Amino acid sequence: MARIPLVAGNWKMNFDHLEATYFVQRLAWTLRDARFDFRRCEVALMPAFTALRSVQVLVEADDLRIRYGAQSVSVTSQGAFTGDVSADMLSKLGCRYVIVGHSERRKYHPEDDANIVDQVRAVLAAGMQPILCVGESFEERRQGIELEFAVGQVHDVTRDLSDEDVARLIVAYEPVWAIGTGMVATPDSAQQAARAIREAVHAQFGPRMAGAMRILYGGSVNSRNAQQLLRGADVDGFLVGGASLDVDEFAKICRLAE
Ligand code: G2H
Repeated sequence: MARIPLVAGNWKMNFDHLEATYFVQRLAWTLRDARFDFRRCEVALMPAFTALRSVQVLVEADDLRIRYGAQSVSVTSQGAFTGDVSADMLSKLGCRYVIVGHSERRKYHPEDDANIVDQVRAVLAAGMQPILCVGESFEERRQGIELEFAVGQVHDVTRDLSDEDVARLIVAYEPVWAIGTGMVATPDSAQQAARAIREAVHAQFGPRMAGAMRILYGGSVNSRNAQQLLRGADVDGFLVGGASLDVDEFAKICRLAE
């Protein structure tokens, strides 16, 4: 089954709203000059909350085909939750995607498995698509249990989801030891993990769901390693951190996935 690749830039806590606007304009120009075909590869950016409205205004005013989303979401819909942002608020800003369960959120915030499941549900209920991040630490890899670990993290989320929900879920396999370290997974190991996740989805939801699910790789992706990583038949694009902060570099990665 043909899956359209997705290249999503996770800006983390970088770029204020002015820098974000400037970046989006330059990326749009760069891709237009390269005659980039958005039907062959989806491109998305995940700015900080404070930049989302500016990105929305620009994307709508210039009718850009670049998509955008948020880096996390509250599990509650409204009320006395100081500092939280709800899924409805993000959906009203035109967000298509929300990253859920990034290892930096799991590490620096109290986001445990139950909270991550609730975030996924909140994103789906608001009509957006979760990009669920999973992946082993160095210790799990050392023990040789990396595939079981990543598959288990996906299963924790999918076990109570309907077919309809799973059809909108995107998984990003991001081994923790590769995040921001410059140590990228080998193409074989990224493919093996993506394959294991797809097989588990196949076992639970059948061939149609498994064939349609997009599974991204994340962790020190750049324009020099992207092409090799994409050779994996089950790798459908990237969640890009550091390399998404440079327009030319990010555009190159998009073009390799096109
Ligand atoms: C992993 C990735 C983006 P980087 O966090 O999600 O970041 O590409 O900097 O390793």
